[in-house]
Amino acid sequence: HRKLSVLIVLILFCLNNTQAQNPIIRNQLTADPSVRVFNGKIYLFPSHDIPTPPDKGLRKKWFCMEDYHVFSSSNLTDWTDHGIVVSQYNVPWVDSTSYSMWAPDCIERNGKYYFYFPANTKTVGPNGRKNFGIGVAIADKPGGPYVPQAKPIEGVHGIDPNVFIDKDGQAYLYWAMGNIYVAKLKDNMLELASGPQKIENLPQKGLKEGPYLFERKGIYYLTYPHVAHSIERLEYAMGNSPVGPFKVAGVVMDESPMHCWTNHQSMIQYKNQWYLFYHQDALSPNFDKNRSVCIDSLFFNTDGTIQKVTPTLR
Ligand code: FUB
Repeated sequence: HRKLSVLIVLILFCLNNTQAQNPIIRNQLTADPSVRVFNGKIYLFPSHDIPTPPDKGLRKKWFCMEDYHVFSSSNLTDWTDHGIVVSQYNVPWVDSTSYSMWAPDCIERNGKYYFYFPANTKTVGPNGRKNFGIGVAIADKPGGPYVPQAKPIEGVHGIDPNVFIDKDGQAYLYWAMGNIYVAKLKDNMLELASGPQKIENLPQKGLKEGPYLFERKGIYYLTYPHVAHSIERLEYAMGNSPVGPFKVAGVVMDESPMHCWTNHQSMIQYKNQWYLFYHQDALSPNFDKNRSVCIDSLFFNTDGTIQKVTPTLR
């Protein structure tokens, strides 16, 4: 009887102590994590990398994404896949042969969920190339279904949308096009309320993309991947307003030890702990455009600076 009870206690212990493991989603590729807490649950809005179909005339060895899934979790370990919420085949303005549905974001306002995503437009821009526009899809629940708007946001050309709503209710849209830009959003969350403004005082040299802005204890943190040397590392700047001025403050995560060229981040506080979401190419070490989302804990120093995170790769 004693042996049996010890065994039962051990089994119960194991069941209660499932460990989070990186990468966190293992049945498909995920990248560019944007994470939000909605109604006490964590929602993950990633890009969805797929291997390039051989017969579509697509650039080989490049990013290939045709849709978005949304995932949710209450414990950072077990993730529910809410399925495809937006795809290149159901957005009127998106070139459905472009496989260009790059890093998205989502935010809640007045009970509606606004999902922002970049993709190639059907029309050719003044530079003779198909431009990236940024569109919005709206849902009543964070897991969808999402209804895409007929047109992309006017006045925005770029990738990696990120939305922040300040304490006074003003919403801001950030995006990237070599540098990082910001504009105010109207209350409808669908139109710009001010002209795009380039964020100043960030490193002059090297690609900057993937903006993610958050506020903690009155400090506004603008985080972004930056090619300081040869591949991206996660950096941040601190400021006293959503539009700056910002001062470069340091590195959140060094270049990938797996040599994944990109990285992309979001930070949230959940149950009194801060977390960094990022991606590596752990499920595809031979092709770094097939990525997977990972999580690590994030810690702040007393002066508000961020402690550098070493990726936990398993
Ligand atoms: O996923 C495609 C692009 O790679 C993203 O838009 C960038 O942030 C980089 O992660």
